[in-house]
Amino acid sequence: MTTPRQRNRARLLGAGSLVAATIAVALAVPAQAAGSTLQAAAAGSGRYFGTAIAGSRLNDSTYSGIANREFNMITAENEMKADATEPNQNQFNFSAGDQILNWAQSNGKRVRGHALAWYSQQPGWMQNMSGSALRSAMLNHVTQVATHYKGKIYAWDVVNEAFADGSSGARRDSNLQRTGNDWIEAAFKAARAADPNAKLCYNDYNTDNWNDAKTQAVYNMVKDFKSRGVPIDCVGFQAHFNSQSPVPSNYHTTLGNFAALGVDVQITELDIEGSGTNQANQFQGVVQACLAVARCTGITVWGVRDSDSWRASGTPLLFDNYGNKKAAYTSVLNALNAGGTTTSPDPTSTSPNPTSTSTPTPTPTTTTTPPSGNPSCTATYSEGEKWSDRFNGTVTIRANTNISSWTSYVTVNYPQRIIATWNGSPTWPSSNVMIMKPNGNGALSAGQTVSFGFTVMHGGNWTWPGVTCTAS
Ligand code: G2I
Repeated sequence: MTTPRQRNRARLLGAGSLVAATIAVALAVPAQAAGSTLQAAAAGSGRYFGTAIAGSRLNDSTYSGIANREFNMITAENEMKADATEPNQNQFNFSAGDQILNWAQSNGKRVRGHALAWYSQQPGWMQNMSGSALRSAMLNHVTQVATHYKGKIYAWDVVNEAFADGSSGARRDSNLQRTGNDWIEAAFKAARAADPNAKLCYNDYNTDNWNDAKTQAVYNMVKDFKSRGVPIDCVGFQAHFNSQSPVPSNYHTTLGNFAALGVDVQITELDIEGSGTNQANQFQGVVQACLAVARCTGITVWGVRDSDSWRASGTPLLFDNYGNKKAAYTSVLNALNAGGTTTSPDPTSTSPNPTSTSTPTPTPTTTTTPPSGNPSCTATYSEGEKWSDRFNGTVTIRANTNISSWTSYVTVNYPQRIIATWNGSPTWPSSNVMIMKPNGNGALSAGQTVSFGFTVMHGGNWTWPGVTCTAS
């Protein structure tokens, strides 16, 4: 419900109250101190900065010293892959993976799991399998590995590199693909069942340029998964670049469009061959693209020093062979410190795997808290009036059960800014997230609805805000 006074306020702001807009924006931008390490600089905008670790190098104190100082998210470069974890069928070996997990945990770092189901680096027995036997073995592998690491993994690359390169937009042919097109969703469902608190990612390379067929194919798969409720929380962009495969100028568009499907996006294996200013500028571009997208939650580089890289001759990392900071390091650090959209650490923390959906399509977007007997609500976004520089939106909260109160999270997409609200009490944990609480106690009985609204200064980005709610 809207009171006449609130309607007048909205109209006034919609017509362009610069003073109020300035105040709202000023309130929304948190002050930040510059970080002197990659992890500290990334944390300024709520993001992580990670690296791949090879267990065999941890005894090298230069290596582990840099890794410990600069990074707060760790990926095992090879040690959690199938050839390492299940060398013989149903005989699991977690010693190498556990070594990296333990090093990360004892140094206060989180871990990305890599990778549960992949056409490559399969143990010999798996390479020789096919059909339903392979499907069962793959699901067993996903279940056993995700169960072993249950509760300890921030995000799993559940399926890695399942699409073909080139213009076909087809799935990559592999023994896994030949078990049936639904192998990817089957893997995600098994992973969710085994570790409901890990974010589940699809991870691939050559998916950076928005115009590429492979990018579109992965996008369509994620969109389909979201529409059918297949559990997927994030998309990993490996980001292995060189002169043949440069950082695309539309990278932020790609990341933003995926994020608008209601998934987090992450740069998962970043390295860029080259040297000097040219390399530094490309690294800066990748960081800036991530910072421009609220749901780009972090960046991982694929190794510590150039000499640690899988393609060492291309000198693609941030530290030289001796562990010195390169120009690329400085450009990444500065870009991180310059900030961008702020990504708040999982605003829907009462729901372990929040999903929010936001698309520029004309159909209403809905997000539901997980179905259970617990208090539950649904947030639905609908479009309101549009102007050349701003638009209005309404969020309708529906109580699925009797609830005593609700909280709604609205995430706008850079460079959007919320400049006015009505029918609720907002707070601003970061520049792109608004937490809306009810005016009054917020109690609703099952089936009842209530709405609040807001005006977004869109800056040319018409993507719908993401909306979710939690109930108590
Ligand atoms: O190929 C680069 C990456 C592409 N995306 C998925 C990643 O998992 C992949 O990582 C690389 C590792 O960086 C390499 O270290 O994956 C390679 C295998 O596909 C890894 O190479 C392997 C070698 O093939 C083995 O001969 C070697 O024993 O590394 C092993 C350990 O050094």
